[in-house]
Amino acid sequence: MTTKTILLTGFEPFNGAAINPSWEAARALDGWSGPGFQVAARLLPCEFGRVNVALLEAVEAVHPDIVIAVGQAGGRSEISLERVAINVDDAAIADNAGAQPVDNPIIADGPAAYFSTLPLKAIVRALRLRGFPAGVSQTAGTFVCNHVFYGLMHHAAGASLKAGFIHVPFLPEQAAERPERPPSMALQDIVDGLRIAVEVAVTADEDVAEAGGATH
Ligand code: PCA
Repeated sequence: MTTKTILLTGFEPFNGAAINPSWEAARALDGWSGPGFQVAARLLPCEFGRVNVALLEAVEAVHPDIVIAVGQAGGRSEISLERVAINVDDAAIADNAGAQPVDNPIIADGPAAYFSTLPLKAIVRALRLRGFPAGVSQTAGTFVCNHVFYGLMHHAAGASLKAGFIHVPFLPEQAAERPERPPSMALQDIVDGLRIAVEVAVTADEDVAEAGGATH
């Protein structure tokens, strides 16, 4: 059996936060291996200007068969399997370098969008069966996560690379300090959820046909 390498990326904290659950979860899985696979985790900067360079450096260093980029989506209640990366930056807040691009294409002559090539529905189904709130998301936003997701899929389109993006909720301690007390998920659950996503991405040859759309 050949061993597949999975690159898992997480983001540094942003918008003044002290922690980012995406990196806390990804780094907990650095070096994790199972039947036919091994995982390497890398930290990405939350900067439009540097993140895709850092991502491609990690891809060159790790030589992955599958890349799963992970980011924090504060306010969401479930593990979100992102379906589509769009070719636009439109930042509602500044990134960690102070950049706040508005309506810029990510790649000037690139297509409007790329679809994830992860088996989204199979991952969602496996997560729900194991008791984790999960769903397909139709937008990864227009901030740094969408930017790296688009850069990743642009690269993956020319390489034989399965790739996609997963957004994860706040940690409970992040929710506790916000006045609106948004939804959250324990770090251990995020870690275990990502384990399931990795296992399904490694083993599923094709996705399952199951509704995962939205009416709005
Ligand atoms: N979440 C942000 C960027 C980094 C992160 O973890 C986003 O969703 O764009």
